[in-house]
Amino acid sequence: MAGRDFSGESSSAGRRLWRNARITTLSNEAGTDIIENGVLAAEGGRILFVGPAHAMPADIADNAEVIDCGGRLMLPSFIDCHTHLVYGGNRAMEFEMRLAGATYEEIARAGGGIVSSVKATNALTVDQLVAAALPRLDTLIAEGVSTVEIKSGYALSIEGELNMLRAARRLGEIRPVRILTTWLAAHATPPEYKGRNGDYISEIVIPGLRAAHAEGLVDAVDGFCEGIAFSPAEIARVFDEAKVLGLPVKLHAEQLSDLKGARLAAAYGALSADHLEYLADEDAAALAEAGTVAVLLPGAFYTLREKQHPPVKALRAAGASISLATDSNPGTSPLTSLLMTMNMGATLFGLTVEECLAGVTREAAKALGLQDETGTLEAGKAADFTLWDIQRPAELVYRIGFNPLVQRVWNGRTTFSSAGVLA
Ligand code: DI6
Ligand code: FE
Repeated sequence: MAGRDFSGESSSAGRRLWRNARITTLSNEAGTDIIENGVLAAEGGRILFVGPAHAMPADIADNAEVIDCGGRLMLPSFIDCHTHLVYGGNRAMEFEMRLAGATYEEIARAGGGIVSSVKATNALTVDQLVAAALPRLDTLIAEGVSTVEIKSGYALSIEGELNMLRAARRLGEIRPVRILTTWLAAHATPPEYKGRNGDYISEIVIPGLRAAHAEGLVDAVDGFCEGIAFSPAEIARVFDEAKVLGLPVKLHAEQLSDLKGARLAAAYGALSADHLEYLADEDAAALAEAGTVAVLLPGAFYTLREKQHPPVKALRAAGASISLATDSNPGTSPLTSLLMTMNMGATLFGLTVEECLAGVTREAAKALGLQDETGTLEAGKAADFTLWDIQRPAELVYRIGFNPLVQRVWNGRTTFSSAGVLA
């Protein structure tokens, strides 16, 4: 549904066989179970076989380059399915204001908040936006991330939003990572449209979306549905245009209040509804029925010192798919660690280890419409995986600020070892 075909991406053409691994596939059936003495074979960047050594068809090893994993734990690479990685400047000063007692909403209403990042973002060229985002992207890659969604939304003009997505696409060309781009012009109202949300949507959000789509820059369309941003009716106008263009939608919903954004998202068959702290228990079923992934963002909850927890029990009971992402952004989640995000998901939201790990792999792939491409270790999918110096998957969720990644393989290519990022 994301539209772009990633299967031809630069990959290692020859057959490679990783042996002597302990493998957690995160497939629906296996979850975090460990395959002892596991092997994974790949060719042309795709997984040919994954399973215990004794079950491997003999001819798989023919002419293969063999790599010994030394008994390390293998997992699917991580997927960060909600980020605002491209922006200018930072908001450390607002952080200090919040420490002195100001709230996020007060700062936003006083002209700070998103609008201050808009100024800093519009001051940069595409090249400078790429340079600003690169250290953040490399930090994610260094924790075994294979796939990153990046939103626009900090320029709020047509050309500026296009530049953000051009920068995002460029990041995917200069680093071994799959980048998905999301049009989020409906993120905030720029000062020149203050009090005129409808005009902003008519004059910037919708024509800009058409232009971005025509340039091949958009994989999905998002909006910020909130009292300080856009109403459900305003978001519906943007979603209607996405539908015309054949683009999937997703929504920042119920982060600070319950405007029933998740219901709107579900009605449009959205890939995901994100944040959801204020989601009413009874609305979890709408997400489950629509197959809309609930993307929880504990980094924003933590940074804003929120008290309202997302209704995890109701989401589970409804059978909704639950994912976790960094929400990496300068204002409310200056976070570039999915390991830390998992720890927060467990400790702050009460998710299980399996929910956390599936949330940054299998379920995150669903939130991007990439479930047939990546997110689990299964034959036919991209050979995107990581090797860790740990015994149990839970160690990745339990530790704080510790990164035991040994190797990262992307499309069958070894792109990272503890020695550094190798493009
Ligand atoms: N929700 C958030 O938490 C971020 N955007 C959004 O829609 C905040 C963005 C910012 O404050 O810069
Ligand atoms: Fe966000």
